[in-house]
Amino acid sequence: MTRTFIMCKPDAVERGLVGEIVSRIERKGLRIVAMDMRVPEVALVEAHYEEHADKPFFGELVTFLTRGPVVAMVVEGPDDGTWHLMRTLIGKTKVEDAQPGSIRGDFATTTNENLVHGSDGTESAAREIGLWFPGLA
Ligand code: 3AN
Repeated sequence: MTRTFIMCKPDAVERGLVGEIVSRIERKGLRIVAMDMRVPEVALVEAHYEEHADKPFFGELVTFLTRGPVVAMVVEGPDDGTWHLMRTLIGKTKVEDAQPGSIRGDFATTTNENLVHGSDGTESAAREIGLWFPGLA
């Protein structure tokens, strides 16, 4: 069993797509083991996206993530690659490449507001769960 960190971004909350996203995770057979809706602090989002700190879109990304509530989740699956299963459900980062059937492929029209975040590996999953849910073992 492994866990990954998932977040419905502010655009997903604004558009009323949280239920759709949660439903897809559950129908896939993955288990949501923690869930919290909140407006994140700037410092948390900066830490979360630290790998993008020098990218031209970083400022815009932090402003976007802190403009309203997000739904942070920890998702668990039976095998090693829960983060990978979730990345497939979410779809590619570049919106033009996100396949129909994926969350981004079905619902997103831009790369900067693409509805969902999912950790991109075992290490980033552990790091992000620690950042967002410090009380979780
Ligand atoms: P993913 O969200 O698929 O893990 P990352 O980690 O490469 O993708 O990017 C993090 C977030 O930064 C994306 N979800 C998106 O909101 C934003 N982003 C990534 N690339 C761009 C870009 N070229 N222009 C604007 N925003 C971007």
